[in-house]
Amino acid sequence: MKPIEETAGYLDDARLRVTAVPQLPAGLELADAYRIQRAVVGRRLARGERLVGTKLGMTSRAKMEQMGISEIICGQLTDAMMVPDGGSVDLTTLIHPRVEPEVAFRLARDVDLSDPDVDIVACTGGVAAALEIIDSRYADFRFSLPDVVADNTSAAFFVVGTWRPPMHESWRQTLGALSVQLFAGDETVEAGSTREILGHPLNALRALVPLARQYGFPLSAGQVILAGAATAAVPLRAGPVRVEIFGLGTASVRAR
Ligand code: OOG
Repeated sequence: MKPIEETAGYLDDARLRVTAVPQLPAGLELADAYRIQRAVVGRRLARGERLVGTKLGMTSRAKMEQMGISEIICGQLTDAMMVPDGGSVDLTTLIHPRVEPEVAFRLARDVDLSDPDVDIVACTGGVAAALEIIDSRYADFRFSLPDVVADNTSAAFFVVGTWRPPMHESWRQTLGALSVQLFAGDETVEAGSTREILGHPLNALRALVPLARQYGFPLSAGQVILAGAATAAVPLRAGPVRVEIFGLGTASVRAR
C-alpha cells in the first residue's frame, strides 16, 4: 500500500484539478482509509480552512442501494464547503456533482466521547433542513467502502436552512416522520421521509458516537452534523435546487 500522505495527495489533487481518478488499489483497511481521510482534510486545514462539522453517509436504504455500500460512514466538513442558504456554487469547481436532501443538527455542547453513556441528542441545540452536494473524486462515482471513506465521503459543499431551537419531546417524535421533497427549479426530483434516515434522523446522530470514538472525530460545541441523505442523490445541474422538509424548513442553492 502506498503511504497515507501519498494517497491523500492523490485525492486532494484530483479535487483541485477537477479531474476524476481511478479507484484506490483493493485491500485498503477501513482504519487506513480513515487515516487517509484525515490527511486529505489535514491538507485543506493546512491551507487555512477550518473544521466546522461532521457528516454521515449511507444512513438511508436509498443511498445504500444507489451506491452499493451498506455501512454507515462519516466525513468532515470545513468552512470552505459551507454555502449560505440561497447562495450559489460554481459548477466548474466540481467533477460530476450530485445533490441530496438532508437533516442537519448543531451541537450546543461538546460530546464527551469518554463517557460510555453520553447522550448526543441532549448535546444538540438546533435542527434544520439541509442540502449536501457530493462530488466523488473517483471516475463514474464508483467506489468501494474504503475508497469513499478515504475521499472524505465525497464531501464537496453543504447548505443549511434556518436553525430551529432544541427539540422538546413531541417535536423529537415529529422529526422522525416529516415529508422531504427535493426540487430542481419547480420540478420535484426526489421525495421521501425523514423516517428513511435510519428510521429517524436522531438514530443517525446516535450512530455517529461510536464512529467518532473509533476513528477519532471530535464532536464539539458549534459543530454542524449532517445526518445523511433521505433519498437517492440526483445530478446537480445549472439552476436552483431546493429541499423542503415539511414542518422543519427549507434550504436552497443555485448551481451556475
Ligand atoms: C457518498 C456520500 C454519501 C449520504 O448522505 O449518504 C452521503 C456518496 O454517495 O458519494 O453523503
